[in-house]
This record gives sequence, structure tokens and C-alpha cells, in this order.
Amino acid sequence: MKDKIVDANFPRTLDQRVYHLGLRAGEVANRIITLGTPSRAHAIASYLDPTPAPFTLTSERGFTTITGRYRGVPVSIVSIGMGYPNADFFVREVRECLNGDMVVVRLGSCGALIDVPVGTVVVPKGSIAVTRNYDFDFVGRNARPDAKEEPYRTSKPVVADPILHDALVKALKATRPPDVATPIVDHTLNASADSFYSSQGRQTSFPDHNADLIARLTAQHPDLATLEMETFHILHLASCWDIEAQDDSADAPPIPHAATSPSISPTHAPSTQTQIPDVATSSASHARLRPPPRIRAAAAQMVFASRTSQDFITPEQVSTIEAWTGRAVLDALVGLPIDRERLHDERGSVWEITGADAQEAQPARR
Ligand code: R1P
Repeated sequence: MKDKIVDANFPRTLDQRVYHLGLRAGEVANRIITLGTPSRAHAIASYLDPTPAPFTLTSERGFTTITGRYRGVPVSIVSIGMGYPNADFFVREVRECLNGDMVVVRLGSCGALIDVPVGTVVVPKGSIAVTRNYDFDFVGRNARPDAKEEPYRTSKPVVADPILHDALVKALKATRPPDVATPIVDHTLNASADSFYSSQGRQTSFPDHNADLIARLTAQHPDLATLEMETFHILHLASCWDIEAQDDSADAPPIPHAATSPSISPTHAPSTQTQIPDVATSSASHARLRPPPRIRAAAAQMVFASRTSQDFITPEQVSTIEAWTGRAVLDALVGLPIDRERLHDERGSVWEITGADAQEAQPARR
């Protein structure tokens, strides 16, 4: 039985591109690294196979996606900028472009709350959210003695995919350069904040009421080790993408123009896929997937700043750590088995190996 085609509720342009990342189906692979900066994305992309030539798309909103193959396995590297809202665009819009499973590793920088040197790599087992409480009276002019509001709220933890977590730790250990002595920490909790400043306990000229925030967080969670801004939201969305719980609302019409105007690397043609089977239920061949498609997510975090010693990483250390961790995350992703039926269709995709590519390709493809 054929199911419905791609979810008609999701806003897309007439040429079937999602609105902010500018992608269409066949331009993003099931295995994905997401990170904050285009320079980190391009550095990791230098490890991709030369054939087929990696595809690069930058959206009008500043998201950059590079898709190619690593050791023959399709992967995407997606630079999303900073913060929960961008992480939200990333997870939701990529999910709508993919059949099968979506496996995401966030490779980001972070501040460390534990006593480790800058350049340490942390693979958190889970994450909490720290959010500014907009109902708190920050200015204090209306403060009442019985006011119960706290200036910051913390969520319950959400866990990283345990298999992906362990694969990351293993790959980081296996690829650590001999001249890197900083540790790999793997059994701690992360906190993702909705501000680099107030909800991470940094002092600015605003009355943020955050002088004791870090002490309160670490008292609540003795295993808290890192602070950054995206991991929680990615893990949270991954954990609650559940077809059984989907709302069934009315179909929305497409956005009536090609509004994303993405810029695509001129050496590469876009995907020719326009409509794909329903991403929430189906394989690329329209079969109903059992168990349903899922999102698996984890993070590797590079300590750029120590919040205990106030040390900050040097540009040379950043290059070394990014080169190491970038390759390790690629190794972990391509080593993770995914059933063929749970992978996106290669036909018409930007990672399809054409007859001309095949002649040039390495013999040891997987
Ligand atoms: C703040 O400087 C940014 O750096 C960290 C934070 O999460 C935030 O996005 O991550 P990236 O280095 O991946 O951008």
C-alpha cells in the first residue's frame, strides 16, 4: 500500500525547499554533524571523499550544509549558528527532508564548570536546560516580599543516545593525536542556556540576578560539567519525535514563491528529488517502517573556556582539537550501523554515485 507523500503540513517553497535551511530532500544525509560555524564545517568537510564532489548550500538565513561521503558513507555537516531557535530550525527542517533514521552529533565548543584544562573534550551523558524566567522582576521596582519567582529555571535532564555516546567516546580515544594530552570526559551532565550571558552566570551591565547561578546549578547537579547553548534542545527534540503522539492538523499550502534563494556551490547540481514518502512513517520505498523512523542524538563538546581557572583556549589549540574531534565524529557516525531500509534514497540525491563518479571512485567503498 502506498502512503501519503511528504508531509503536506510542513511549510516549503514551491520548489520543495524548507524555508530557513533552504534544503530539499536528497541534499541532507541520514548521518549529520551539526556545529556553530561555517569555518568548522569547511574544515571537517576537507575529510570528505573527493568523489562525488561535496555539495555545499548556504541559505539566505546563514545555515550552511555540506553533504558528501566519508569512506563511502553519505554524511552531512550543517552549520547552524548559535542558540535554541537555530537548533530548532535545524532539527525540524532536516527531519522533513529525510526518510528513515536521522542520526545527529553536535560538535560544539563549551565552557567547563569542572576543573579540567582547556582543550578537554566532553561527551555528556545528558543535558538540562537553563532558561531566563521572564516573569521574574529583574529591575526590582515591583518586587514584593512574598515574590516566589526565581530568576532562572532548570529543566529535568534529557539523555543522549547511549550507543552514539559510546561510539563517540571510542572514536575520540582511537583518533587522539599523540601530542594531545587533554582528557576525554564521558560521564557528566551538560547544561544548555538560552543566553551566553545571563543564564550562564556571566556579569554584564544588565541586572541579571545571576551571581549565584553556577553555584546553584552545581549544587542541584553535582555531575554538571559543561555549559553551552544547543545540546539540550537537540536531545529534547530527538527524544520527543514520536509518530504515535503526532497532532493531525489541517494541511497548509506551500509558500507561493522560491523564497529561500539558497546559494549552491556552482560545481554541484542540486538534488532532483522533489517529493518523498511521509518522513514520520515510511522508508524511501514507501514501506511502513517498524519501529517507526527515529532521531538519535548525542554531543561532543570542546572546552574552549574554563569557568574555574578563567583560561581560554589558543587558536592553535582550537585547530588541533577541531581537527581531531571532527575526524572522530565522522568515524563514529559512519561506524554506526543503520539498516538499508532506514536510509534515505540515493537516487537523485547529491551523494548519488553516477557512472562517471564510479570510474574515479576508490575500490574500498562501503
Ligand atoms: C557561544 O560562543 C557559542 O559557542 C558554543 C555555544 O553553544 C554557542 O553557540 O557553541 P559553538 O562553538 O558550536 O557555536
